[in-house]
Amino acid sequence: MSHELGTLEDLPADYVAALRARNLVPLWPSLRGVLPPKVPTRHTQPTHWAYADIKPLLLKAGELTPIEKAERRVLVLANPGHTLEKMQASSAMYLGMQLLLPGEWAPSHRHTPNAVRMVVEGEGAWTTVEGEKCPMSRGDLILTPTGLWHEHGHDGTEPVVWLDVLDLPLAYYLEVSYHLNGSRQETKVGQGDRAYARSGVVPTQVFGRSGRRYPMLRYPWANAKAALQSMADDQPDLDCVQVTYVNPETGEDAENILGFYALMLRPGQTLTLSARSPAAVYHVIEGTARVATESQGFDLVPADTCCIPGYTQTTLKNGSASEPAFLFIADESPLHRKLGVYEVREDAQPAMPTQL
Ligand code: 1HN
Repeated sequence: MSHELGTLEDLPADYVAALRARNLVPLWPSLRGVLPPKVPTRHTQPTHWAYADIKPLLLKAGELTPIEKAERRVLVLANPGHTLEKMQASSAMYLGMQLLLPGEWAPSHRHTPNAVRMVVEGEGAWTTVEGEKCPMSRGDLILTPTGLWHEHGHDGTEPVVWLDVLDLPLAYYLEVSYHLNGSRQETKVGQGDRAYARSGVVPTQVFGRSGRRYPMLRYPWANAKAALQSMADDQPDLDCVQVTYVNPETGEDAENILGFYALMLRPGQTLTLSARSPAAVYHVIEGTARVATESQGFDLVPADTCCIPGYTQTTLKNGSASEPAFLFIADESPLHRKLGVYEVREDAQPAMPTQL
Protein backbone atom coordinates (compact mmCIF):
# COMPACT_ATOMS: atom_id res chain seq x y z
CA MET A 1 0.00 0.00 0.00
CA SER A 2 1.40 3.39 -0.99
CA HIS A 3 -0.03 6.55 0.61
CA GLU A 4 0.34 10.06 -0.69
CA LEU A 5 2.90 11.55 1.63
CA GLY A 6 2.89 15.06 3.06
CA THR A 7 4.90 17.73 1.23
CA LEU A 8 7.14 20.49 2.47
CA GLU A 9 4.42 23.00 1.56
CA ASP A 10 2.04 21.24 4.00
CA LEU A 11 4.25 22.37 6.87
CA PRO A 12 4.29 25.83 8.49
CA ALA A 13 7.13 27.91 7.04
CA ASP A 14 8.43 28.86 10.50
CA TYR A 15 8.57 25.17 11.45
CA VAL A 16 10.60 24.31 8.31
CA ALA A 17 12.85 27.31 9.01
CA ALA A 18 13.38 26.15 12.62
CA LEU A 19 14.37 22.71 11.36
CA ARG A 20 16.73 24.07 8.73
CA ALA A 21 18.43 26.41 11.19
CA ARG A 22 19.37 23.29 13.19
CA ASN A 23 20.46 21.24 10.13
CA LEU A 24 17.34 19.09 10.34
CA VAL A 25 15.21 17.91 7.43
CA PRO A 26 11.83 16.12 7.46
CA LEU A 27 12.11 12.81 5.63
CA TRP A 28 8.57 12.25 4.40
CA PRO A 29 8.47 14.96 1.68
CA SER A 30 11.59 13.40 0.10
CA LEU A 31 11.03 9.73 0.93
CA ARG A 32 9.57 8.72 -2.45
CA GLY A 33 12.35 10.60 -4.21
CA VAL A 34 15.17 8.64 -2.57
CA LEU A 35 13.24 5.36 -2.43
CA PRO A 36 10.87 5.24 -5.41
CA PRO A 37 8.60 2.25 -6.08
CA LYS A 38 10.11 -0.63 -8.11
CA VAL A 39 12.52 1.30 -10.33
CA PRO A 40 15.37 3.44 -8.94
CA THR A 41 15.82 7.06 -9.92
CA ARG A 42 18.66 7.22 -12.44
CA HIS A 43 20.42 10.39 -13.48
CA THR A 44 22.33 8.46 -16.13
CA GLN A 45 20.80 9.15 -19.54
CA PRO A 46 21.33 7.06 -22.65
CA THR A 47 24.11 9.05 -24.32
CA HIS A 48 26.09 8.60 -27.54
CA TRP A 49 29.52 10.12 -28.18
CA ALA A 50 30.54 9.92 -31.85
CA TYR A 51 34.27 9.58 -32.46
CA ALA A 52 33.86 11.72 -35.61
CA ASP A 53 32.85 14.57 -33.26
CA ILE A 54 35.54 13.88 -30.68
CA LYS A 55 38.59 13.39 -32.89
CA PRO A 56 38.91 16.88 -34.43
CA LEU A 57 38.28 18.51 -31.04
CA LEU A 58 40.85 16.26 -29.38
CA LEU A 59 43.46 17.03 -32.08
CA LYS A 60 42.66 20.72 -31.54
CA ALA A 61 43.38 20.24 -27.83
CA GLY A 62 46.76 18.88 -28.96
CA GLU A 63 47.42 22.27 -30.61
CA LEU A 64 45.97 24.40 -27.83
CA THR A 65 47.38 22.69 -24.75
CA PRO A 66 50.89 21.24 -24.47
CA ILE A 67 51.14 17.99 -22.52
CA GLU A 68 53.04 19.76 -19.72
CA LYS A 69 49.97 21.95 -19.17
CA ALA A 70 47.58 19.01 -19.11
CA GLU A 71 49.45 16.00 -17.64
CA ARG A 72 46.67 13.97 -19.26
CA ARG A 73 45.19 15.53 -22.41
CA VAL A 74 41.64 14.24 -22.19
CA LEU A 75 38.18 15.20 -23.36
CA VAL A 76 35.72 13.75 -20.88
CA LEU A 77 32.63 11.95 -22.17
CA ALA A 78 30.19 13.51 -19.74
CA ASN A 79 26.61 12.36 -19.28
CA PRO A 80 24.29 15.39 -19.33
CA GLY A 81 21.96 13.61 -16.90
CA HIS A 82 24.60 14.05 -14.18
CA THR A 83 25.44 17.61 -15.42
CA LEU A 84 28.59 18.02 -17.48
CA GLU A 85 30.53 19.49 -14.54
CA LYS A 86 30.40 16.17 -12.69
CA MET A 87 32.37 14.47 -15.51
CA GLN A 88 30.45 11.20 -15.07
CA ALA A 89 29.25 8.73 -17.69
CA SER A 90 27.18 6.94 -15.03
CA SER A 91 27.04 6.88 -11.24
CA ALA A 92 30.31 4.91 -10.98
CA MET A 93 31.94 5.25 -14.42
CA TYR A 94 34.11 8.00 -15.87
CA LEU A 95 35.00 7.97 -19.58
CA GLY A 96 37.57 10.09 -21.36
CA MET A 97 39.30 10.14 -24.75
CA GLN A 98 43.01 10.78 -24.28
CA LEU A 99 45.44 12.08 -26.91
CA LEU A 100 49.19 11.52 -26.84
CA LEU A 101 51.29 13.01 -29.65
CA PRO A 102 54.57 11.54 -30.94
CA GLY A 103 57.40 12.16 -28.48
CA GLU A 104 55.14 13.23 -25.64
CA TRP A 105 55.29 11.81 -22.13
CA ALA A 106 52.48 11.79 -19.58
CA PRO A 107 54.38 11.59 -16.28
CA SER A 108 54.25 8.81 -13.73
CA HIS A 109 51.61 8.95 -11.05
CA ARG A 110 49.32 6.69 -9.09
CA HIS A 111 45.92 7.18 -7.57
CA THR A 112 43.13 5.51 -5.68
CA PRO A 113 40.61 5.15 -8.56
CA ASN A 114 41.05 2.11 -10.81
CA ALA A 115 41.54 2.79 -14.51
CA VAL A 116 41.74 0.91 -17.80
CA ARG A 117 42.71 2.06 -21.29
CA MET A 118 41.04 0.77 -24.47
CA VAL A 119 43.26 1.77 -27.38
CA VAL A 120 41.30 3.52 -30.14
CA GLU A 121 43.87 4.40 -32.80
CA GLY A 122 47.55 4.96 -33.56
CA GLU A 123 50.68 2.87 -33.04
CA GLY A 124 53.83 3.41 -31.02
CA ALA A 125 52.48 4.47 -27.65
CA TRP A 126 53.02 2.54 -24.44
CA THR A 127 51.89 2.63 -20.84
CA THR A 128 54.35 1.56 -18.16
CA VAL A 129 52.56 0.08 -15.13
CA GLU A 130 54.73 -0.67 -12.08
CA GLY A 131 57.74 -0.98 -14.40
CA GLU A 132 56.01 -3.23 -16.95
CA LYS A 133 56.02 -1.57 -20.36
CA CYS A 134 52.73 -2.31 -22.16
CA PRO A 135 52.65 -1.56 -25.91
CA MET A 136 49.36 -0.01 -27.02
CA SER A 137 47.63 -1.15 -30.21
CA ARG A 138 44.05 -0.82 -31.40
CA GLY A 139 41.67 -2.78 -29.16
CA ASP A 140 44.26 -3.64 -26.48
CA LEU A 141 43.03 -3.30 -22.90
CA ILE A 142 45.57 -2.07 -20.37
CA LEU A 143 44.87 -2.06 -16.63
CA THR A 144 46.14 0.56 -14.23
CA PRO A 145 44.47 -0.65 -11.03
CA THR A 146 44.27 1.30 -7.81
CA GLY A 147 47.61 2.35 -6.36
CA LEU A 148 49.84 1.21 -9.24
CA TRP A 149 52.35 3.63 -10.80
CA HIS A 150 51.62 4.41 -14.43
CA GLU A 151 52.92 6.72 -17.16
CA HIS A 152 52.39 7.00 -20.91
CA GLY A 153 54.90 7.60 -23.69
CA HIS A 154 54.88 7.62 -27.48
CA ASP A 155 57.72 6.54 -29.80
CA GLY A 156 55.58 6.47 -32.98
CA THR A 157 54.84 9.03 -35.65
CA GLU A 158 51.04 9.50 -35.56
CA PRO A 159 48.72 10.72 -32.80
CA VAL A 160 47.54 7.97 -30.45
CA VAL A 161 44.09 8.04 -28.87
CA TRP A 162 42.64 5.78 -26.22
CA LEU A 163 39.47 5.54 -24.13
CA ASP A 164 40.04 5.82 -20.38
CA VAL A 165 37.49 4.09 -18.12
CA LEU A 166 37.76 4.85 -14.40
CA ASP A 167 35.66 4.34 -11.30
CA LEU A 168 36.50 7.93 -10.42
CA PRO A 169 32.90 9.06 -9.70
CA LEU A 170 32.58 6.34 -7.08
CA ALA A 171 35.98 7.11 -5.51
CA TYR A 172 35.15 10.82 -5.47
CA TYR A 173 31.71 10.18 -3.93
CA LEU A 174 33.36 7.99 -1.27
CA GLU A 175 35.83 10.85 -0.60
CA VAL A 176 38.79 8.53 -1.24
CA SER A 177 40.03 10.03 -4.54
CA TYR A 178 43.62 11.34 -4.54
CA HIS A 179 46.92 10.94 -6.43
CA LEU A 180 50.67 10.90 -5.86
CA ASN A 181 53.26 12.03 -8.42
CA GLY A 182 56.38 9.98 -9.12
CA SER A 183 59.46 9.97 -11.32
CA ARG A 184 60.09 8.10 -14.55
CA GLN A 185 59.85 4.33 -13.97
CA GLU A 186 62.67 1.87 -14.57
CA THR A 187 61.38 -0.72 -17.01
CA LYS A 188 61.46 -4.30 -15.75
CA VAL A 189 61.88 -7.50 -17.77
CA GLY A 190 58.83 -9.73 -18.13
CA GLN A 191 55.30 -9.16 -19.34
CA GLY A 192 52.13 -10.56 -17.81
CA ASP A 193 50.47 -11.16 -21.17
CA ARG A 194 53.42 -13.38 -22.17
CA ALA A 195 53.50 -15.27 -18.85
CA TYR A 196 49.75 -15.96 -19.17
CA ALA A 197 49.79 -16.42 -22.96
CA ARG A 198 48.03 -19.81 -23.22
CA SER A 199 44.64 -20.79 -21.88
CA GLY A 200 44.60 -23.37 -19.10
CA VAL A 201 48.19 -22.92 -17.96
CA VAL A 202 49.50 -20.34 -15.53
CA PRO A 203 53.04 -19.91 -14.20
CA THR A 204 53.68 -22.33 -11.32
CA GLN A 205 54.34 -20.47 -8.11
CA VAL A 206 57.12 -22.52 -6.47
CA PHE A 207 56.99 -20.66 -3.17
CA GLY A 208 53.26 -20.02 -2.95
CA ARG A 209 51.32 -17.43 -4.90
CA SER A 210 53.10 -14.80 -6.96
CA GLY A 211 51.93 -12.16 -4.52
CA ARG A 212 50.96 -9.94 -7.41
CA ARG A 213 47.36 -8.89 -7.09
CA TYR A 214 47.31 -7.96 -10.81
CA PRO A 215 49.55 -10.47 -12.67
CA MET A 216 48.28 -9.42 -16.10
CA LEU A 217 48.15 -5.75 -17.08
CA ARG A 218 47.81 -5.91 -20.87
CA TYR A 219 45.09 -7.86 -22.70
CA PRO A 220 45.98 -7.83 -26.41
CA TRP A 221 43.02 -7.40 -28.75
CA ALA A 222 44.37 -10.15 -31.04
CA ASN A 223 43.84 -12.69 -28.22
CA ALA A 224 40.37 -11.50 -27.20
CA LYS A 225 39.24 -11.38 -30.83
CA ALA A 226 40.61 -14.87 -31.53
CA ALA A 227 38.75 -16.19 -28.46
CA LEU A 228 35.48 -14.66 -29.69
CA GLN A 229 35.90 -16.02 -33.21
CA SER A 230 36.70 -19.49 -31.89
CA MET A 231 33.65 -19.39 -29.59
CA ALA A 232 31.44 -18.31 -32.49
CA ASP A 233 32.80 -21.10 -34.73
CA ASP A 234 32.62 -23.69 -31.98
CA GLN A 235 29.05 -22.89 -30.87
CA PRO A 236 27.01 -21.78 -33.90
CA ASP A 237 23.84 -21.53 -31.77
CA LEU A 238 25.40 -19.43 -29.04
CA ASP A 239 23.67 -16.03 -28.83
CA CYS A 240 25.93 -14.15 -26.47
CA VAL A 241 29.44 -14.54 -27.87
CA GLN A 242 31.17 -12.63 -25.11
CA VAL A 243 34.34 -12.90 -23.04
CA THR A 244 35.06 -11.34 -19.66
CA TYR A 245 38.45 -9.81 -18.93
CA VAL A 246 39.60 -11.69 -15.83
CA ASN A 247 42.56 -11.96 -13.52
CA PRO A 248 44.17 -15.21 -14.79
CA GLU A 249 45.32 -16.19 -11.28
CA THR A 250 41.89 -15.97 -9.65
CA GLY A 251 39.41 -16.11 -12.53
CA GLU A 252 37.72 -13.09 -10.98
CA ASP A 253 37.00 -9.79 -12.69
CA ALA A 254 40.16 -8.05 -13.88
CA GLU A 255 39.44 -5.12 -11.54
CA ASN A 256 37.46 -4.69 -8.34
CA ILE A 257 34.74 -2.21 -9.20
CA LEU A 258 34.07 -2.19 -12.94
CA GLY A 259 33.66 -5.19 -15.26
CA PHE A 260 35.15 -5.37 -18.75
CA TYR A 261 34.00 -7.57 -21.63
CA ALA A 262 34.40 -8.07 -25.38
CA LEU A 263 31.33 -9.07 -27.38
CA MET A 264 30.99 -10.35 -30.92
CA LEU A 265 27.77 -9.84 -32.85
CA ARG A 266 27.53 -12.20 -35.79
CA PRO A 267 26.58 -10.71 -39.18
CA GLY A 268 22.94 -9.63 -39.00
CA GLN A 269 22.59 -10.68 -35.34
CA THR A 270 20.19 -9.04 -32.90
CA LEU A 271 20.93 -9.68 -29.22
CA THR A 272 18.54 -8.59 -26.48
CA LEU A 273 20.09 -8.13 -23.04
CA SER A 274 17.70 -8.30 -20.07
CA ALA A 275 17.41 -5.25 -17.86
CA ARG A 276 20.19 -5.39 -15.26
CA SER A 277 20.96 -3.13 -12.33
CA PRO A 278 24.37 -1.83 -13.53
CA ALA A 279 24.82 0.90 -16.10
CA ALA A 280 26.83 -0.19 -19.14
CA VAL A 281 29.13 1.41 -21.70
CA TYR A 282 29.41 0.10 -25.27
CA HIS A 283 32.38 0.99 -27.49
CA VAL A 284 32.81 -0.32 -31.03
CA ILE A 285 36.19 -1.87 -31.78
CA GLU A 286 35.34 -3.24 -35.23
CA GLY A 287 32.21 -3.17 -37.39
CA THR A 288 29.01 -1.29 -36.68
CA ALA A 289 26.19 -1.79 -34.19
CA ARG A 290 22.88 -0.29 -33.17
CA VAL A 291 22.43 -0.04 -29.40
CA ALA A 292 18.77 0.54 -28.49
CA THR A 293 16.58 0.82 -25.43
CA GLU A 294 12.78 0.82 -25.56
CA SER A 295 12.80 4.57 -26.13
CA GLN A 296 16.06 5.39 -27.91
CA GLY A 297 18.65 3.97 -30.25
CA PHE A 298 22.17 4.86 -31.35
CA ASP A 299 23.98 3.78 -34.51
CA LEU A 300 27.60 3.20 -33.58
CA VAL A 301 30.51 3.10 -36.02
CA PRO A 302 34.10 2.17 -35.06
CA ALA A 303 35.43 4.10 -32.02
CA ASP A 304 31.95 5.38 -31.07
CA THR A 305 30.89 5.03 -27.45
CA CYS A 306 27.53 5.06 -25.69
CA CYS A 307 26.24 4.68 -22.17
CA ILE A 308 22.98 2.99 -21.09
CA PRO A 309 21.59 3.39 -17.55
CA GLY A 310 20.91 0.42 -15.32
CA TYR A 311 17.55 -1.43 -15.16
CA THR A 312 17.20 -0.93 -18.93
CA GLN A 313 16.60 -3.70 -21.44
CA THR A 314 19.06 -3.19 -24.28
CA THR A 315 19.04 -4.54 -27.81
CA LEU A 316 22.25 -4.79 -29.80
CA LYS A 317 21.99 -5.21 -33.55
CA ASN A 318 24.66 -5.78 -36.14
CA GLY A 319 23.19 -4.31 -39.34
CA SER A 320 25.90 -5.77 -41.56
CA ALA A 321 24.92 -8.99 -43.35
CA SER A 322 28.55 -9.90 -44.04
CA GLU A 323 30.84 -8.58 -41.26
CA PRO A 324 30.85 -9.37 -37.54
CA ALA A 325 30.86 -6.49 -35.06
CA PHE A 326 33.16 -6.39 -32.02
CA LEU A 327 32.26 -4.31 -28.98
CA PHE A 328 34.11 -3.46 -25.82
CA ILE A 329 31.76 -3.26 -22.83
CA ALA A 330 32.35 -1.78 -19.40
CA ASP A 331 29.82 -2.04 -16.59
CA GLU A 332 29.34 -1.77 -12.85
CA SER A 333 28.61 -5.48 -12.23
CA PRO A 334 31.54 -6.28 -9.88
CA LEU A 335 30.55 -3.35 -7.68
CA HIS A 336 26.87 -4.32 -7.68
CA ARG A 337 27.69 -7.94 -6.83
CA LYS A 338 29.92 -6.91 -3.95
CA LEU A 339 27.24 -4.56 -2.65
CA GLY A 340 24.57 -7.27 -3.00
CA VAL A 341 22.38 -5.12 -5.26
CA TYR A 342 23.09 -6.91 -8.57
CA GLU A 343 19.85 -7.76 -10.31
CA VAL A 344 18.65 -9.16 -13.65
CA ARG A 345 15.01 -8.52 -14.58
CA GLU A 346 14.16 -11.26 -17.05
CA ASP A 347 10.54 -10.14 -17.48
CA ALA A 348 10.90 -6.49 -16.46
CA GLN A 349 9.65 -7.38 -12.96
CA PRO A 350 11.65 -6.32 -9.89
CA ALA A 351 13.89 -9.15 -8.73
CA MET A 352 14.97 -7.70 -5.45
CA PRO A 353 18.17 -9.38 -4.31
CA THR A 354 18.17 -10.79 -0.79
CA GLN A 355 21.09 -11.77 1.40
CA LEU A 356 19.86 -15.00 3.02
C1 1HN B 1 44.43 9.42 -15.13
O1 1HN B 1 45.38 9.09 -14.23
C2 1HN B 1 44.65 9.15 -16.46
O2 1HN B 1 46.76 8.15 -16.13
C3 1HN B 1 43.66 9.47 -17.36
O3 1HN B 1 46.10 8.45 -18.14
C4 1HN B 1 42.48 10.05 -16.97
C5 1HN B 1 41.10 10.95 -15.20
C6 1HN B 1 40.90 11.25 -13.92
C7 1HN B 1 41.84 10.93 -12.96
C8 1HN B 1 43.02 10.31 -13.34
C9 1HN B 1 45.92 8.54 -16.93
C10 1HN B 1 42.28 10.34 -15.62
C11 1HN B 1 43.25 10.03 -14.69
